[in-house]
Amino acid sequence: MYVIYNPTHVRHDPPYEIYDGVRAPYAETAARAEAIIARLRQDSSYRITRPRHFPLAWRRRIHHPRYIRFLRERSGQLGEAEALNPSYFITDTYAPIVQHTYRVAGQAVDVALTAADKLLQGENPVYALCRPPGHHAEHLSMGGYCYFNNAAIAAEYLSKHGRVAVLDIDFHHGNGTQHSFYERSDVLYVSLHADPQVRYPYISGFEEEKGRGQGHGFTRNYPLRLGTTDAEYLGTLRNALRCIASFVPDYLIVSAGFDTYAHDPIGGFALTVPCYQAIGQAIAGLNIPTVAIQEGGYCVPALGDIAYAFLQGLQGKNL
Ligand code: SP5
Ligand code: ZN
Repeated sequence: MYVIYNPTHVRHDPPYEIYDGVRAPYAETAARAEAIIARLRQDSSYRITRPRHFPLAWRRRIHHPRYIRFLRERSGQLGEAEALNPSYFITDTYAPIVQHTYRVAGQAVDVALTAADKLLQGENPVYALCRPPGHHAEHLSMGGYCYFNNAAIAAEYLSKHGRVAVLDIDFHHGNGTQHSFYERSDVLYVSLHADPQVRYPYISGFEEEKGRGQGHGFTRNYPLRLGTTDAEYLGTLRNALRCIASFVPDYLIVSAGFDTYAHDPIGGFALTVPCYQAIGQAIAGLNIPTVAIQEGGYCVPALGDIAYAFLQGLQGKNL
């Protein structure tokens, strides 16, 4: 399968995040994506390919021009060791802007769009190894390690060619993606995530959020308890997949976060590595052309095996 990857992501490397007023090492490190690509290189059936560049107009369909300008101008103004923390447009303490953030975040959009394009050319499945991740990025704000919403932009791109479903399996609710399509009936958003009463992003992901206006019924949230096991997760996933199947999408985007893993330093579920193969295989059972887009996942020593298990499953293969 095709893996779209751009090694220049390493230049986006914020020095710290802030938790309860205390600086902590930045969890969304370059080592995450490097661990995944190193694992995939061990299997020659993974065809690792650079992205091509797409017009900036695609970003503007999801993000406000003022927001994009802010990110570009502030990135450009920062020195090598500087970081810009919460301000207007930056809504939490987990998305600092550093010197190369605008460029690298834009390249992650190109990774996602190149993967979507491969799908349109008949490749299936395709994996976009995006970094930074995107699903917390909103029309007018960045947060939770996210700047441009790679999955939402890819969904918007594919929606010109058919009905699109987004399945978000990151540990955290994808507030940005949900809100991008909240009033639309042509893009379905379905998410499994930690109960937002107790975990980031706190503001969205509740079961009663179902979409608005024409979009009513086209958002579906499955909040799960901390400590969720493989069996519980796979049981809920089956319900989510039934919801997607009844929408009859032409394309599926999976916002693939691996922070649901038992030993993730930020997460709080109990999933094991083999479970990711089962998740991938269950998604493959839908038989819908699928692009997987990398979101979170912070247990660097396990990320390679988790991603490999998931992608093998997504191809209907065993470990
Ligand atoms: C894409 C994605 O997975 N974003 C996640 C954003 C989560 N932000 C909250 C993380 C808080 C972790 N800090 C805990 C430190 C405890 N000492
Ligand atoms: Zn996450």
